[in-house]
Amino acid sequence: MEKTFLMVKPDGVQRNLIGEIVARFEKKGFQLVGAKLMSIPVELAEKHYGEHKERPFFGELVDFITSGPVFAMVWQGENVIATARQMMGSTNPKDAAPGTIRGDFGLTVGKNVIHGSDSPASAEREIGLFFKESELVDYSKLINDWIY
Ligand code: DAT
Ligand code: MG
Repeated sequence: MEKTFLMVKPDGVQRNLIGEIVARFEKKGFQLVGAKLMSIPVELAEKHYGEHKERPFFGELVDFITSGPVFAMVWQGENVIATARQMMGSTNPKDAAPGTIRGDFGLTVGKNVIHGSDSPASAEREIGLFFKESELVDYSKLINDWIY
């Protein structure tokens, strides 16, 4: 089953949005297979956002993501990578549709509440950066028979 890496960013944690965000993915039918509240070391932040190293906002991005605890998660389900991105909404909350997480809870691109992997390759890379194999739980739920 496809897996993705999702993370409530420090602004989302401070604004008490962990439960709201988890609830949206649960209700959609996706299954949580790993989660932890953590502080991101600067080295991990720089690796995670490595693709943006040359961008002018890289320093700000690393400062922000290390500014407080994040809630890191792995979710699984059919087409979860692309569907989670749709549920998050556009990167800039001003362009994100109402009903999406960023559309409902964000105002500025610098504090856009949630991260989600954007492709199978980045999902695999980011899950590996944040979770050990032993931290992911392989289990089945009876309700999946009513989802699939
Ligand atoms: P996404 O988080 O939707 O995958 P991204 O990978 O392009 O977006 O950028 C990573 C994060 O960097 C994004 O969530 C917020 C920040 N960011 C992106 N573009 C920015 C910009 N022009 N100015 C400031 N921060 C930006
Ligand atoms: Mg991205």
